[in-house]
Amino acid sequence: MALVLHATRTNKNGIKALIAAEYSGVEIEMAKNFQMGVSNTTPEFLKMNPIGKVPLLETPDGPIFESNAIARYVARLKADNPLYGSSLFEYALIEQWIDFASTEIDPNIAQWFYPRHGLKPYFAAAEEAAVRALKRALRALNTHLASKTYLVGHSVTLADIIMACNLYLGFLCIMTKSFTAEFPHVERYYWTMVNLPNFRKVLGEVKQADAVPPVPSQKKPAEAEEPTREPVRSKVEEEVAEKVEELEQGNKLYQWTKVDISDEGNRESVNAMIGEEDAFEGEALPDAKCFE
Ligand SMILES: N[C@@H](CCC(=O)N[C@@H](CS)C(=O)NCC(=O)O)C(=O)O
Repeated sequence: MALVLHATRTNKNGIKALIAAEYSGVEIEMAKNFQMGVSNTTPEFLKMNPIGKVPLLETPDGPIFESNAIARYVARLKADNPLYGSSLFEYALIEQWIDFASTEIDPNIAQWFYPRHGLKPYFAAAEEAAVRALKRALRALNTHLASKTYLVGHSVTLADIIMACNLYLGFLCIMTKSFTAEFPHVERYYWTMVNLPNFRKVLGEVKQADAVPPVPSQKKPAEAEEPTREPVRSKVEEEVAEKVEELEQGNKLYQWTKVDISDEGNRESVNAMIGEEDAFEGEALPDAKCFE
């Protein structure tokens, strides 16, 4: 069975596997008639990836999800693949940069990009934090690349593929020239990577965003949803709530059961219980005269 990738051909995460496959001589077919938001919600798809996200790779041994795991699998199909470096130390550095790309670059670009494109709610403070964190990461990457063509060693590794794919969404959709100019080594690195023949086969000609999309129009205050508030409690209610919580934590609350104390038998048992301090422990307490 061939390897089948479920995603659109340009999916920013799916392209990691496709480029790794070009470097590794591995053949990957795209799932036929894949439609984002439709194909990945079918019961058959959810059986393969319960979160319903793409990419997903079908292999002869079963499905794999998570794009980095898929790219690693594809690279490992080729024995002694240079994509994995040439020593244990290089391998560790490759993993280091894969993690850096996945945790410092990708989520911050996403947090900037998705709200600007109306795909998530926009919050100015969240955007500011994401851009600040992204700049910090790009500054570190820029320093690393000042004297290097590749992230690790002297040829393309899986770290370059994953880093370039993560930068791809940023360069394409939101990181304009005036933003990236502050990181000249990152720029030079990115354009070198995406113009390598194996990258170009998958990505085609790559362009840079020429403007940051404007802030999407916000709901007017009248339409904005009321924030849900905790009910305001009086001081007494507050104390009672605290007491109840304390009792619940100590397992000291009982189930109260109403009984008719005009009945002789009930009255006797209530009186007997009230007479003994510990008699209530774990018992259903009849409605007693202490509440009358
Ligand atoms: N960590 C996952 C992220 C996968 C992901 O977020 N995929 C997006 C498309 S790029 C998706 O399927 N979104 C659909 C959804 O959230 O329902 C990976 O690297 O594979």
